[in-house]
Amino acid sequence: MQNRENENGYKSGFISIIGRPNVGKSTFLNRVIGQKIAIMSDKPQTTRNKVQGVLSLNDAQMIFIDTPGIHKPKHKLGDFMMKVAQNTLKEVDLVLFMVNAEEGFGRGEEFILEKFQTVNTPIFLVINKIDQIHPDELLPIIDSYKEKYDFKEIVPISALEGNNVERLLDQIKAFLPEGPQYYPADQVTDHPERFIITELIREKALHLTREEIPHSLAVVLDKMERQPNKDVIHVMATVIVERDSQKGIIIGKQGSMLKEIGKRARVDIENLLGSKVFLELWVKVQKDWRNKMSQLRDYGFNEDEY
Ligand SMILES: Nc1nc2c(ncn2[C@@H]2O[C@H](COP(=O)(O)OP(=O)(O)OP(=O)(O)O)[C@@H](O)[C@H]2O)c(=O)[nH]1
Ligand SMILES: [Mg+2]
Repeated sequence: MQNRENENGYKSGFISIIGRPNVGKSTFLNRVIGQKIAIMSDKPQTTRNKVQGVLSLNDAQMIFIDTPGIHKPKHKLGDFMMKVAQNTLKEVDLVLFMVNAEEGFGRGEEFILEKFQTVNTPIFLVINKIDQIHPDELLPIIDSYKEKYDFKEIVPISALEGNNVERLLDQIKAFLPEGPQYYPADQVTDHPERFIITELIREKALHLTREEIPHSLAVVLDKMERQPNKDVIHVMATVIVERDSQKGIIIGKQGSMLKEIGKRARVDIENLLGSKVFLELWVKVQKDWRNKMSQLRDYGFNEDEY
């Protein structure tokens, strides 16, 4: 006997978003979910953990898994990030392979396609950032990818502006198997607020700094507490960097940089928590933390969870 969901034709499944750094995976996830659950920046390797976003419709539930951009790892954190991205390949019902319409097929894409050869999971090619190209340029891009791999669908979109995103969702739904509702309809992510808060702080620091600083950053939440008799949540967090010189940059002249990071992060955290927030930030140097397993664990990169 079929269960009730199947009789109703309810569809569900897990969909992982895979691609090189900076192609717009997290931007796509946030647009689909309609809420910022994954941080975004113009720096490559922004996403470090997998971030799950749940889209619940009347007749379907799609669980999207945003993954770290696939690149050649240079340190233990990079190894971890690659493992996260690759492990999701086997576990899902569908893979969205996202590429940047502005860039041609390159070694990065080839490297990822090779990984696809080892799994049987169906793959959609999603060509993102079409707002950046002339429509005439699109067909040659599609053709060049067609010959590389037997994609189930090829869908051009703009995650930033929303073009064609609804159509892609329809195609995903059509493709998903009948299945149960995995998450309550009002749950949008599997990540706790604490994680999203540290990510929002890291995002602001990413936006305001340049070059080697972004990769050296981690953020740890020290305290989150509603203040007695006040409608304010006190959040205390520490920004970790790898060198004293980076600490100086993050703090800025008379604390101006840290203040700006805090000001911007507070706005997003208030949106997330739906409450006024008092945000207190500290900065700490931890030499070479990206290569130390024990420190990676302290900062939330726990291999057992992936
Ligand atoms: N013009 C344009 N820019 C986009 C689009 N989608 C994303 N971007 C920009 O591309 C940059 C990277 O976006 P992210 O969503 O952080 O990219 P990502 O693939 O998650 O990157 P990693 O987490 O580093 O792997 C940001 O500056 C986005 O604003 C798009 O459709 N059009
Ligand atoms: Mg990302």
